[in-house]
Amino acid sequence: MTLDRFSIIDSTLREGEQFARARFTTAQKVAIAEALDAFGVEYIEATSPVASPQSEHDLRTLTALPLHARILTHTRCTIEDARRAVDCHVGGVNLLFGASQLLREHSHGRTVDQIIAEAITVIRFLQACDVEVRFSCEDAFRTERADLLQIFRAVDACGVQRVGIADTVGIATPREVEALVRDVRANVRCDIEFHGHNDGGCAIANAFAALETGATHLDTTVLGIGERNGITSLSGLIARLYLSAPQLVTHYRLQQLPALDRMVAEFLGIDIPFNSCITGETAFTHKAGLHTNAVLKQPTTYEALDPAIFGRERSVLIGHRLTGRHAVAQRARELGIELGGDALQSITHEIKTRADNVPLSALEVDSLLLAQNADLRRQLSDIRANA
Ligand code: HCA
Ligand code: CU
Repeated sequence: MTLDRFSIIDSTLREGEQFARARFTTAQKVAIAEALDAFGVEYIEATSPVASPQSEHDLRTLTALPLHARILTHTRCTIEDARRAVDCHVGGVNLLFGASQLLREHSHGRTVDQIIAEAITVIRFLQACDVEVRFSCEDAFRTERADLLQIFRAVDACGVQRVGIADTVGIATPREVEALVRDVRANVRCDIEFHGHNDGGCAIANAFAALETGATHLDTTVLGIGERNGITSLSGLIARLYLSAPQLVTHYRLQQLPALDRMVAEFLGIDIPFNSCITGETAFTHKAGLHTNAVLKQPTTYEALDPAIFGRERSVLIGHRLTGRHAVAQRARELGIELGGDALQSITHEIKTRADNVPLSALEVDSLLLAQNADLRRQLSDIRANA
């Protein structure tokens, strides 16, 4: 399976709006869409115009922007929703239906045959309007496999561009994703989209597993925001793909990723989570002496990703109890101070002892080094004077 034929469908403006803290203004949505477009995602999915008056206004605003990315909206599988979407000039509609036993019994009450019949009516309507159509089954991993495949075969035969597999409650493992995507791949000719929630912490791994087994379109959001704890994050997917083969993602403007995450975090009033791939504050920070010693000599020893590729910088922490003399010596050298063995030993010991109480800031470490240097100079001039 080749990995390089895929598109990113970024859903920050749809799934991301379902994040508890999200309440984007029109101007913020425009800024996010423009930044996603500049980064290079192929699709931007926005909230359905049926959701609220502002949602309709915002969708119209987005589709009027001169973007390269195709604007999609995400709607229920009804003619009314589809008509409202097309009326907002979208490039495609992502249709959604729940086909699991649970949803059929407790939500809409339709049989599989009814789902197929309604889907085909809406798909034909959208095809006549000349927009891209995707049909997705919600909660695909808790849907009877035979039902899911029957529905997908029917919509594929009807000519949809993609079927969508949604891990709505974030329960799938990469192996389960592989098995399902393989099954779907063997049953349809059209493209396959994957949308994975992160309840079990597998959203990035699952998106990658889907790609490895035949998915062509992967859903992401900036920072992974979405219902509950969200879906596959854009920076996480990019990191995962880069690690597998850099050329999979070098056509995206990778240097813009940190600013994109920062902007959305600011709109949400949150910090970028520390453990965000690439963009987390400490993603390129090295601490323990063992690590810093090697990283200062050869960064790849403890860095799988080069921060410079993503417009970030490496940092080495010194003022803590786990520090090592190589890191201390390196900082001293940056300050123009060459520390000999004993001096280095004693200053490293001093940093460790003091940091056992409270870690030292970078400024405090520098002051210590400069003071030590002043001492050394004094000792040297004393020796010279006495000689
Ligand atoms: C939701 C819907 C959805 C849709 C995904 C898709 C999900 O529950 O809000 O259209 O493929 O996770 O099932 O986001
Ligand atoms: Cu979702």
